[in-house]
Amino acid sequence: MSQPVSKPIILQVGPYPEWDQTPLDSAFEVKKYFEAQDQPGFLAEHGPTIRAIATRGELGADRAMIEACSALELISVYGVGFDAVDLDACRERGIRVTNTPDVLTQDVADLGVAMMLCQSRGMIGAERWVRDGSWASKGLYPLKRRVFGRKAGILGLGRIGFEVGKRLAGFGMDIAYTDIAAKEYAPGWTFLPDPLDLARHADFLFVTLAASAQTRHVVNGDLIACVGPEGMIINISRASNIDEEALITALQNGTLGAAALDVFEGEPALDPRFLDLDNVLLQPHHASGTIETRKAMGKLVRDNLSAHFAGQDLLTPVF
Ligand code: 8YV
Repeated sequence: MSQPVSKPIILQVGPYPEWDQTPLDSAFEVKKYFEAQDQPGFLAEHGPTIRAIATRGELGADRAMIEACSALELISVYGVGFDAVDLDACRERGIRVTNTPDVLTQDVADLGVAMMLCQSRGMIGAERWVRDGSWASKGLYPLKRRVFGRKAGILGLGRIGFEVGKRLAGFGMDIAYTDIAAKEYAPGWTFLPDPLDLARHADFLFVTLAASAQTRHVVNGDLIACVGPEGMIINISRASNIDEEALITALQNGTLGAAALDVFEGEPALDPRFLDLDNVLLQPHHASGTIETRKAMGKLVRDNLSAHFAGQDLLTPVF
């Protein structure tokens, strides 16, 4: 009689949609960290058996989790951002890391541009104006600022920043960007090496940088002041790229005109001061949140896990 083949044991940090959960459960023995009442106890019990971690971009895997998994070989991230994974802890032990680049780029760029349009044209307030009867009782909705033909700045011209720029070109915008070096694939756009110059240029400043310890608070109080009272900051990257305290202060006192944010420090428990501000559009970290993209992300997470356990090359390694 043949022995049943044992499946690799993996730790799942957060929930996935059912269309990912079912194939994950059939390919692996899945230990669901997010369902555990006593998470440290759960890690102490199962950690030594875990060969891979499946996590999400914003959840990552911290050093304590990685150290509890003494037989860990791979961390597969559902998301392009891997800043929440303790990369040093991985490198020390030769643990591989994968993410889900490319498959989400277009949707993230779409949402960033939609946020700019929505906020600049006051669409949330306009919807309220119709629903609460203001249109009938008060008349015309207050005029808002145009997007077409104005100046855009893109802080970080990687995959997502580039797609944002392509969309903005369709709005006839004057596009500049900051990155480590000028990009040959963006010939018609102005390269400004200093982020402060970019902020001075931009009516709309898009933050599309991959987050790391080096980029923490790159958007600081000085930079926010350069975007100015007529300007808007749109963040579809990570909250840590912006000094949130300085951002809130600038939004409160009007030294920054507006913001449109998909990411927050401590999300989903965002700073309650945001809720009192009219000049900020708040989105629940869903830039990659379409059915099409999330299905592709889930498949890539599983394909990386499967490739690893089959001894094949990883599809999208970080390292
Ligand atoms: C996801 C993300 O929202 O790609 C990233 O880095 O943050 C997102 O796509 C997240 O990982 C889904 O849980």
